[in-house]
Amino acid sequence: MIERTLAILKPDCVRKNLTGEVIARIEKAGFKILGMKKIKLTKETAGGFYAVHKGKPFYEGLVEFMSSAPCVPIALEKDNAIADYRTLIGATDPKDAAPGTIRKLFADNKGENIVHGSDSPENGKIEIGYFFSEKELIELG
Ligand code: DAT
Ligand code: MG
Repeated sequence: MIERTLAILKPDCVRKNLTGEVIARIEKAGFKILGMKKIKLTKETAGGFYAVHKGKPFYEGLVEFMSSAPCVPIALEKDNAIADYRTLIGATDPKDAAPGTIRKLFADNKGENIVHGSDSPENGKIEIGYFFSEKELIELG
């Protein structure tokens, strides 16, 4: 089934000059880019995006990190996008990520792990809507 997922190239990815490298891997894996932008999240925007984790021990650090430098949200589309993108990026903690995955290759630790990915088709649509309006999502045509 054709699905959408929200990728975010996180502040560590931008700081390390790895955005092109990561986008190339996403494109080679067959994802189509519907929308892409570079923004700097405020603490409020980062906190709202990760509201599901509010109250967890890592929440404050996560919000601090996500608002510490620009990031690059990318709306992606592909058959089986949710699972295929999570396979491409690897486990949340790079220590547990499979060899060759984006997090294994580039992430320093569980908190600063280079990329975000949605966890279900429903959340993919909701998360894309957090960063993109309908008219900013452009299909190949
Ligand atoms: P994922 O990004 O793989 O979907 P998640 O939804 O469980 O992982 O958590 C969202 C982000 O929060 C994750 O990318 C990094 C951070 N995070 C999660 N668990 C953490 C922990 N135990 N320590 C530090 N940061 C954590
Ligand atoms: Mg998640």
